[in-house]
Amino acid sequence: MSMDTKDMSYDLLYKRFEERIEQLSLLPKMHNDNSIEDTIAEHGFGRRDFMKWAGAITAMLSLPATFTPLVADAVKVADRLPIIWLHMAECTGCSESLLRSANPSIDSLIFDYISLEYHETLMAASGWQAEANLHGAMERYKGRYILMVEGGIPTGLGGQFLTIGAHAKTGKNIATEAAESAAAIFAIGTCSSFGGVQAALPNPTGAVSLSKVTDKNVINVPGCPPSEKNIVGTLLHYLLYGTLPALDAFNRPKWAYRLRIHDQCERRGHFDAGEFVEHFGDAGAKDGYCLYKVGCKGPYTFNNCSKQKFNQGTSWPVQVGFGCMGCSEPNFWDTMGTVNEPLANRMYSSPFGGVGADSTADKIGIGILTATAVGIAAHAAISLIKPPKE
Ligand code: FSX
Ligand code: SF4
Ligand code: F3S
Repeated sequence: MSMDTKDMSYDLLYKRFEERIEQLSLLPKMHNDNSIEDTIAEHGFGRRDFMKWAGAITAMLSLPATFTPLVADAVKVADRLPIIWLHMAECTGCSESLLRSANPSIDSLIFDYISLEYHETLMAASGWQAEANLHGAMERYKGRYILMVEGGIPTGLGGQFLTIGAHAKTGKNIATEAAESAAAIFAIGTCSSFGGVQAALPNPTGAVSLSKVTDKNVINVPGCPPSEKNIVGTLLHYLLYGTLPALDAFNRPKWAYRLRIHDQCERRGHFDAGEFVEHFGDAGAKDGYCLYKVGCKGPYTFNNCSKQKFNQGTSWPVQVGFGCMGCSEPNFWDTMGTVNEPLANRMYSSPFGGVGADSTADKIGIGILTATAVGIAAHAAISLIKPPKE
């Protein structure tokens, strides 16, 4: 079932959230004796910081500011839900996006506070003990745990990749089994959502998305990596609603992925004015012109990077002057290359009638890309783009 705030009035929604938080608060705390206030205080954050952060998450989830105290309360009961986080074929960038920081953000401290029952990068256990922990958690919290999976699932060679432990379980076995008894399943990152880098042509390990190896509903939180905000927001959305969020055609939560990078980009004015960086390091680059001609794939990519940013809100790909690689789109390694060239340099059937957005941008200096035909149609076009020459 999917639910959107439009389905009910805010009053009803508020009551529903209160009831949900009340129910969760009746569940026993799992391990953590510290309150969330204590946890963040140990890192120098006060109540004012916490409420400011809760306010930002409330806005990100498209809820009115009056819901901020409820979002804060939802965080307080976040330690009632057990979480199992699996690593499949990937680079651990998703975990790093959230956790690796000299000065932890409130987002990363939430992950200290919640009950992570199993996470290969973070746990002290190894070998037999690690395997026992995973199975213990899956048994104990059957039907109640949240499963977060990072990485694509290799299916080649009879699925023998990622075989670990004394029982010689394959990655595919482990992911499928863990999905079976989960209350909610989040594919964290593009690899888990769509196969990602290891699924790029010629995909030697036969890597696929998590949703290809389970019949259960999978919410995709793509990005290579996704921002810490989109990971934490997905968790808090589930805590508040207790149901799946409204999803787009690729099972991505609409609250995060409904708009294109291009439509929320700080350089968009330059695109519309026909002011482009022609080469990295040129005068246009110094003036912060649009990066379309040096390969920005923002017009074809759905994500909220310009708003939520990375590294504790420091920056994002367009801000640093490189452009968007399309990392939250399916098969972007194959369909969005060559990285530093516009897609329009290649022949493809497109909503622009095959002209190519690039030549249009040059001639009239205005964004035909804003045509309503783009939107979801851009996805269809991208699937027709020829893969790069090997
Ligand atoms: Fe890496 Fe996560 Fe990319 Fe994949 O990220 S940042 S390769 S999405 O699965 O670790
Ligand atoms: Fe921003 Fe890229 Fe769009 Fe230019 S093409 S406006 S840099 S998203
Ligand atoms: Fe990825 Fe593009 Fe955002 S490359 S991080 S979707 S700006």
